[in-house]
Amino acid sequence: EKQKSKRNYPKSLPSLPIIGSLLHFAGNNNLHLLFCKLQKKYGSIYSLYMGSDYVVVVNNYQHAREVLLKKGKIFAGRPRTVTTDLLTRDGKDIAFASYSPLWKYQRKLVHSALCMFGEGSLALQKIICHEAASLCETLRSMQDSPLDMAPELMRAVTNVVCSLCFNSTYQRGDPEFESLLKYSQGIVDTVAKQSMVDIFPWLKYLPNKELALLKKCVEMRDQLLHQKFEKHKKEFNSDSVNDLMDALLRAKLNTENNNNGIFSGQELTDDYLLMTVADVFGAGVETTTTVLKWAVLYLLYYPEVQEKIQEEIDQKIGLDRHPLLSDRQRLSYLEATISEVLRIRPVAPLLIPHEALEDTSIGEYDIPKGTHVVINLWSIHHDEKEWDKPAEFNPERFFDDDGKRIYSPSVSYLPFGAGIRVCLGEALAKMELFLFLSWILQQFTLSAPEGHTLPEPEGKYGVVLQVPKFKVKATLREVWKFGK
Ligand code: HEM
Ligand code: PLO
Repeated sequence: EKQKSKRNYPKSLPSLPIIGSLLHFAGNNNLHLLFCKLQKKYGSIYSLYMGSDYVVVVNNYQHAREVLLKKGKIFAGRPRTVTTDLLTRDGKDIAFASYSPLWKYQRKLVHSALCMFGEGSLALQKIICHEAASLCETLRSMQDSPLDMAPELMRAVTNVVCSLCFNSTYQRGDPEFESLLKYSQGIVDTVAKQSMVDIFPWLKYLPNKELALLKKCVEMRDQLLHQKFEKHKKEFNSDSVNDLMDALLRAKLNTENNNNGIFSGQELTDDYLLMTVADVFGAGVETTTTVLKWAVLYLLYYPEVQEKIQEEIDQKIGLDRHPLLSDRQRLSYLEATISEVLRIRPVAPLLIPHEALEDTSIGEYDIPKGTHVVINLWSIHHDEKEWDKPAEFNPERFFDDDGKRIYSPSVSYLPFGAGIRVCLGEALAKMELFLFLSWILQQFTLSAPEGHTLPEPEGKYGVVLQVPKFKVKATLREVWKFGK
């Protein structure tokens, strides 16, 4: 045991009692940018208080890798917050639940279900291509008139996860889908964004607009989930497991038979199954849709990148067939563009906060048990020591001098996190991004409609880095006008 006086803590932001460092946040909604800027004054690792929570912010990849990989298990905790507890029934999901044997089992179940229904088989490719075709159909019908692609992209992505989770899909204009759009936006706007109720939990006892909105949206989501759940329970047949919901139901039955379903005192109840599906569904929809929107916005800003991708598609695939997953190697410029979008606008700019499960250290600094650790992926992806002109959008950085594709040009690149809390949907997301974008660009050229100015590509911080609204003109490419 080191003596207290010899302990070496990260430099602390000046803080007033109770108010904590909140003054620093006043008026600044983009926490990832503020945390990045504070490095100039406090160095790449520093601490602050949010309410009574001690938070350490990590801005470089060395420390991030130590937290996520080398000491991944020690930092595998998640802090509880008012808003995420509301969303997840007190942490019965995967993403916002702290480390536990039951959490580990939930992760394993989802992982194997994703392998079974998707990544391992060709079923998922078929589902995604079907949605891509339907999306292109919509673009064709809206041709040349200004279109908000956001809900169209969202429906395409939702149908993929819906097939995966519930073996069902939505048609355009389905009222259930409209309600899903609405509550999802409400949740994204209010949950886990370090807002006042999460910093001062006692505020939940006072009338609070944001919290009321979140409650309403969670209720809408629960209603939808419940309905799907009851249907699956009624029709369950262990010989025909077709989706994640069935797979979870089967797992619950099996654990009940084998070990009473108890994991160190925690029981795999229906709530855990529901919250697990809710996580995959929510993560599956919001993340992938967000990346697609960023990708389209950057393609509008960089028509030369779009042209290069189209040239590649024309050369390597042509007009006789649509792109397939097996073309990923061949369409390396598209793959590089996707990688660059994930670098320049990380979906989760501060990941999800981690929590130290025991007394430990980061680099030379002591970290007490219970410390919340925020990894600033924004800083890591915009580090000038690691990236040449990091603010510039440039897919070329993912190629070496011989034009060969590099998967990770710098160790300072972690779009999906790393270690035992790494994203569960990385493979699924990459499949979707590739197929949707290649299908769209094979047939259409996207541009900013006349008279519409594009918004600056500035993200709005939230549980995902939100894309500003914009309109798109989708023009059928010359070669597709005839014949097809
Ligand atoms: C967690 C990124 C898509 C499911 C995460 C984390 C990141 C991330 C950075 C947090 C890691 C941490 O806290 O250390 C992304 C990106 C995506 C994407 C960039 C799209 C391009 C998906 C999809 C799914 C998914 C499609 C659906 C299966 C999850 C889950 C977690 C997670 C369940 C929580 C893992 C845990 O806490 O143990 N993701 N994700 N993600 N992601 Fe993704
Ligand atoms: C998105 C809104 C949904 O209604 C609920 C939901 C569930 C899981 C969350 C997701 C939201 C946002 C993105 C998250 C995901 C778990 C992992 C993912 C936080 C809140 C990321 C990017 O880390």
